[in-house]
Amino acid sequence: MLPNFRPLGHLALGLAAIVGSAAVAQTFSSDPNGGGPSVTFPNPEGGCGAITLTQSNAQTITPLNSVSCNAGGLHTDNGYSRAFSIAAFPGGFDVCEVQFGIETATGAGGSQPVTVNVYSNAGGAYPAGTATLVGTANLTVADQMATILAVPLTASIPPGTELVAEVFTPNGQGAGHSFFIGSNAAGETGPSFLEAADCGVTTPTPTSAIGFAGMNIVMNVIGDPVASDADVSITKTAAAPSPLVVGSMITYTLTAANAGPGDADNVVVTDSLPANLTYVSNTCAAAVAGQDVTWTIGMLANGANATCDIVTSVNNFGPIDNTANIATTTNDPTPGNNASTASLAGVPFPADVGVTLTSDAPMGSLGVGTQFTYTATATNAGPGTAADLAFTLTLSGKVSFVSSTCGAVAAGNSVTWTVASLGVGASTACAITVAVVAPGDLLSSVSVTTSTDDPNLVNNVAELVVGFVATQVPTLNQLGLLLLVLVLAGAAVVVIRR
Ligand SMILES: [Ca+2]
Ligand SMILES: [Ca+2]
Repeated sequence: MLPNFRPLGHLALGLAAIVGSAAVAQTFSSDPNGGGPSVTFPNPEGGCGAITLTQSNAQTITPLNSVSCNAGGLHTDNGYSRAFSIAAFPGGFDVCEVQFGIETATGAGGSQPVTVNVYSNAGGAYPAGTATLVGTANLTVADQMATILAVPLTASIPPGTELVAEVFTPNGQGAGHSFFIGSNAAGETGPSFLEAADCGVTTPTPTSAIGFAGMNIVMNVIGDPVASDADVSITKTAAAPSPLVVGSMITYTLTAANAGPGDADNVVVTDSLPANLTYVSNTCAAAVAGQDVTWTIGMLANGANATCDIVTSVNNFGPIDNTANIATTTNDPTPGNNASTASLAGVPFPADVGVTLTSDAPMGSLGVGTQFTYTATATNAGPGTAADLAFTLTLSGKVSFVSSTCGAVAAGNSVTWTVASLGVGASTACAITVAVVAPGDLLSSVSVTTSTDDPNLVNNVAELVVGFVATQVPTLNQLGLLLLVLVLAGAAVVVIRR
């Protein structure tokens, strides 16, 4: 082949290496065979992706605007590249297509090989740094001019790196290939790089730095941002015996999940146990500090989940509300599902219900037909609310039931009524009117039961004797008995003196 001795004005670098009789001078030159038309294409779009990366001010292919390292128009190795920032995509960028302009492509047999490479460059701004090949496409480019070729290509650019796209035309001088990439002089927002060792440019170098400032290569990259959000969630369930008592074991199952779309980093689940639970064990190597159980999951991939069982024991009465929270350093657009509470009624608080019985019966013997009223009063000393109170007033056989203020039901000498609930510190009273049917002392008693645990049953029954001297038997202490004896003795003295 003939070396190209027709450097076109300022476009020539003037590299003319002549080696022996077969010497071929390689120079940067525009297409010695002439150019095609000037064509301006619309702004690039990619059907395959939502984002188009471009640094070209115009999508115009201008004839005779590009150079290659060539001899007589037949090129040696030429690499054309651009470096794109993906800083706007914190999750990274997935490439689906690379587009590049073709000023003229003339292959020996109507086509020629071209390779498109995509690199992830890290550790310095391109061409510094380390470029890692992450995608490639080997093309057979048919002869054409003034076109933009779209090349499907899959590559993933990790966050924090640069995207480098390169069009490489391998030495076609033996085969007879000529290729001039498409460019214009409309300006660019990043440099066009050219590398051609045979013309002395051994690293990717801006075209402006080798004398071709007006060679703004048309090269676009299409793709999609990698999703960086992750919707993590936590659900908590409780397995507990029924009924719960102090000492019962409760197993909580925590399920952490990531609904994506991205992976979740540094996922941590915290479970602060309520005071009436005591930590026992867990299945996920969680850290325990006091009541706080911390389960460190780390990265939770999109679609993944993880579970942990936390075993506890009940140490006190009262409701058990146990909440777990999940957190990630990845942006979570849906925070509403990042907490979950398992609520149990827990061990009911006991209630000490006590009852007293009084009457308005006058002192002394009661004549047949005399009516008087018993008052049964129940008080709840707590600490919990008492439920389902059931009262029974067992009347002396010497009186008969007349009426009550509480809807009591009389059956023989048994008078019963109920109270649904009695709060802590509250009292409830029922007045039962009776009529004397036989003379003599009248012993009646009242009792109360509750469905709530009552730790003190001594005060759940009371007796009362009327008809001679009204006293409330259960409350009569030794001093009372002494006073009673003295009163009776005094009465006897009065009787004797009469
Ligand atoms: Ca969430
Ligand atoms: Ca009691």
